[in-house]
Amino acid sequence: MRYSPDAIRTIALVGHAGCGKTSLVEALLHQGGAIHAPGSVERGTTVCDFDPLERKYQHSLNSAVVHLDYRDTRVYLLDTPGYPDFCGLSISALPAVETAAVVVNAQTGIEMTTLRMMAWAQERKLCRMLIVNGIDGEKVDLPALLAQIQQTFGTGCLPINLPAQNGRQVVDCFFNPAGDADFLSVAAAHNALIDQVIEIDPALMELYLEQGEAISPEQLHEPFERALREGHLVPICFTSAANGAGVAELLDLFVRLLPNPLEGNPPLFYRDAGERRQVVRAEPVADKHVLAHAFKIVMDPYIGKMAVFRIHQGTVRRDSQLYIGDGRQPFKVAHLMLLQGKEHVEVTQAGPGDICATAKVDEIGFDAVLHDAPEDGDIHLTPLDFPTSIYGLAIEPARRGNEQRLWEVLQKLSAEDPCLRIEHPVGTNETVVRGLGELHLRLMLERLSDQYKLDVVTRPPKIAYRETIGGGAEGHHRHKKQTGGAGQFGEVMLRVEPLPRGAGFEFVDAVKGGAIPGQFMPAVEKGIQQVIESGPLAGFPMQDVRVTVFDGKSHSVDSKEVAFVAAGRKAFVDAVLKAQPILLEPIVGIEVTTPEAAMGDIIGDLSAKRGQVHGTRAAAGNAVVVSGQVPLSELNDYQSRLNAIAGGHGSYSIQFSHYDPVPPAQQERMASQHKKQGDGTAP
Ligand SMILES: Nc1nc2c(ncn2[C@@H]2O[C@H](COP(=O)(O)OP(=O)(O)OP(=O)(O)O)[C@@H](O)[C@H]2O)c(=O)[nH]1
Ligand SMILES: [Mg+2]
Repeated sequence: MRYSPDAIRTIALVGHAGCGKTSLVEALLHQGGAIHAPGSVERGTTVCDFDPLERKYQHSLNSAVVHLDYRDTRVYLLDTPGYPDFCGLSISALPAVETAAVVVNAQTGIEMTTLRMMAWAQERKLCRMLIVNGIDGEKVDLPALLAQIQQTFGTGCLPINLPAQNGRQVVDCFFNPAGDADFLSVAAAHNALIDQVIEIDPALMELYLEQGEAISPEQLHEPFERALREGHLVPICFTSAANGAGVAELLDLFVRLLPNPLEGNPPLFYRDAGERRQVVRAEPVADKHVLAHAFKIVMDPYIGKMAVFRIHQGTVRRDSQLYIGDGRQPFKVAHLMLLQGKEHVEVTQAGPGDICATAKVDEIGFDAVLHDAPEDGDIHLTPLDFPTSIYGLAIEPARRGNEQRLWEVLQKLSAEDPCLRIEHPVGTNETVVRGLGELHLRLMLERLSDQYKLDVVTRPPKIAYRETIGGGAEGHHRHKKQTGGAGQFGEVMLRVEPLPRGAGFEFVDAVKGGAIPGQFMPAVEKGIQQVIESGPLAGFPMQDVRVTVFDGKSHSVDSKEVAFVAAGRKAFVDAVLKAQPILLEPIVGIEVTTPEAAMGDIIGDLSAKRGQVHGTRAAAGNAVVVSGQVPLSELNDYQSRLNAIAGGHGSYSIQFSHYDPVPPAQQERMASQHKKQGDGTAP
């Protein structure tokens, strides 16, 4: 059956690990009649956690797409992982949906992923709702949690239903507010909700004042949707995936109140970049050009590379010809599939709002825009902002000869996870895999050995230091060689200035009167670029420097490209060494979760490692979260240190923050070591 866009809902379930997203999806699938009985995370029988590693760890490690049909409406649900290490797969689900349903564990309350997902969904202008799950729990304090939610996310967060019968049921506070709740008055919750909704529409407000209580929920559909869209209202509902409380009501709410693909704030597409950038609004209309976005890549061992995409405009049919981004060669949609966890069924067509997959198209990468008109080639979505993958491991095969295979497998793994990056840092012979945390990389290694049968050896990678300058200076070099007949001649004068941190590298050509002929400027820049890639101080890439080439000399016969490459490189090194060169190191934000008893030692240890502690907060189960900043170079083997201090009960996560200068003594040591190794590019 094909659904028109107004009969489709797309919802991503996001939230902290263990809050019950996968269990809730299972309960919703059962409620919607898509499965006969709900499976369980513990038994490894859920639709969404189908990967062997997910079953082993009882946590989602990947996003999963399912669908159900309920009351003539197609509901697509995206289950996402809650561990911060796998948030690349949660963030990437956001452009595929109208609504982010942020699930909160009734027992543990607001956690790190709750905060992050609320912020990320708001940034992408998604409609948001909160689901407090686990209301069957013995020791839950729901009134306190509700207060905590409103304090953290604002008073626009209002219950749309409330737990009743000791968490065995919920009572509706919107459509039919009758009955008693476990806490709060249903009538008061109803009024608060209505007040919040009509606040958005002055005309309705007037009507309400005239009509009073008699205003019907149907009259409120449009303002309700607008209040969601403008972030004015974040409805809260209560569920238990364990005893089924609130699940039917949740599904009802999805269908009756959440935006369809014609509503909400659709993601903006752009044509061109920079100053010429124009907004392209996808219209969820079936007979327009196709615009679809691949938000997920799966490397299926049986059917190969599969791209999961959301259609934002037009109709994709089996055998349609589609283009990938600005690629000129169309591909044929040989398989068009509807997903249910790992299962897929072939469909003949899909329209705006649908989420489907196609297989066997190697060229489709994560974030690709699929379309059917070559002139749409330069259309793209606002790029997603992922946390920087700062945690690295240098990796090589245990057996020689497996290098190529390891490289291919790593490419596959990083194609699936936008936060798993493979690098070959300049100046090192290493392959480095970078991820968001220790767990992220540990599971990558497990996948290599279990799924791909590859044994590898790992070690900490070299730290990604950077070089920059602290002041301005001028540099000069005349490259002159006379060997037999033909000579080489090129002379360059330039100026360097520091740029603000994070600004990168700027090249300015300010040569007047052809002192350096135009055709040699690319050679000068190439020479400078060589130094940018491997700086003169310790061989690390340079950043935050502006180079202005303002004069030089050439020779009508002897001036050649090689001469200007050499002159550019050496003039730049000359300037940098006079401009207070600085070695920078990555500083990361760190959050250490530890039993309260070990807090003092954790703080002491961080301070001894040149770290700064910014604060502490209480977490579930007598734990404390210590947050601060510390140089990444001090965190080698941190997990084992933490295990020793916190008796095996500590965990931590890090996130790239910024670059800071290394202490002078260390800079001196590293610079002299670099000189000794003979890598110095000094003239
Ligand atoms: N008592 C109770 N337990 C629940 C409920 N929902 C989930 N659980 C249990 O909580 C644990 C975690 O549930 P999951 O569904 O895997 O949680 P998740 O949010 O998918 O976790 P991640 O995949 O790690 O992000 C499992 O053992 C569930 O059986 C609930 O409503 N009540
Ligand atoms: Mg899960």
